[in-house]
Amino acid sequence: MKSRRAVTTIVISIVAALAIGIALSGCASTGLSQFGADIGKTDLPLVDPMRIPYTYTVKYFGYIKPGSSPDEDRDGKKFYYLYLWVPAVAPEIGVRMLSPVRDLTKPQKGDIISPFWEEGSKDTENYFDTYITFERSLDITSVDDIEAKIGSTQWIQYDSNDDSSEMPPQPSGSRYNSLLRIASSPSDPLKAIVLGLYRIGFTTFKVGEVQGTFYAEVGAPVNLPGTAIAKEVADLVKVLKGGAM
Ligand SMILES: [Ca+2]
Repeated sequence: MKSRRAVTTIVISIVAALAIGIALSGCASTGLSQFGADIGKTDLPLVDPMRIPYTYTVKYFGYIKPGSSPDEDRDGKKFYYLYLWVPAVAPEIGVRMLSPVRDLTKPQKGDIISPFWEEGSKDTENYFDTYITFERSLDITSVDDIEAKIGSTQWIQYDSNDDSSEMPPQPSGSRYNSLLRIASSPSDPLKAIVLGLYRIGFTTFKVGEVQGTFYAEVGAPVNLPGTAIAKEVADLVKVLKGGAM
C-alpha cells in the first residue's frame, strides 16, 4: 500500500511539473522570452534548439517620435543608431530589437531608458518593421578616441537581420522583429569581438517610417561590466567617463 501511494505521489508530481512547464512555455510565447545564446545550444529534431540564456544583457527602451529626422540617410533608408561600448573581448554577442514594446517587456532597475520613453509609452499606435545592423568602428578602441574620431571612423558591418521567427509578432501578426548573433572570430580582425566602439543601426527595410517604441537588447555569454549603450555619442562618452546621462 505504502509503495503504491509513493508511486502515485511521484506520478502526480511529474504531471504537476509537466503542467507547470507547459504553462511557463505558454507564457513565454506571448511575452518576450530570455535571450538565448548560440554558444552551448542543443539542436533538437523538428523544434527550435534549446539555448542557454545570455548571462550578461544590457537593455534599452526607446522611442522614435513620428516625423523625426534619421541619424543618416543610407542607401535610401532612414537609419538611426545606438552606440555601444564593449569593454573586453567576447566569444559571442547577440542583438535583438522589437517594436512596439507594448507590455511584452517593461523597464527594470538598471535598464537604459530613453528621455523619450515616457512620451512613447503614450503612443499606442505607431511601430515599425525593424531591420538591424551590427557594426564596429575600425579605429576607436579607447574612450578618449570616441569624440575625436567619430566623424571620420570607418565602420565594419558584421551582420544584419530583418525578420526573426524567434521574436514575438508585431501587431500585424507578422514576425517582422529582428535578432542576430555574432560568434567572434579572434583570428580575423574584421570578425572579432574585441574592446571598442560598436553601433547598432536600425531602420525599416520595407516601406514605412521608423516610428514608435522600440526595445533593444545586447547579450553576451560572459560578464562584460562597463558595457554601455546610448542613442547619442556624447551621452555614451558621459556614461563611460562616470557621469550620468
Ligand atoms: Ca523586419
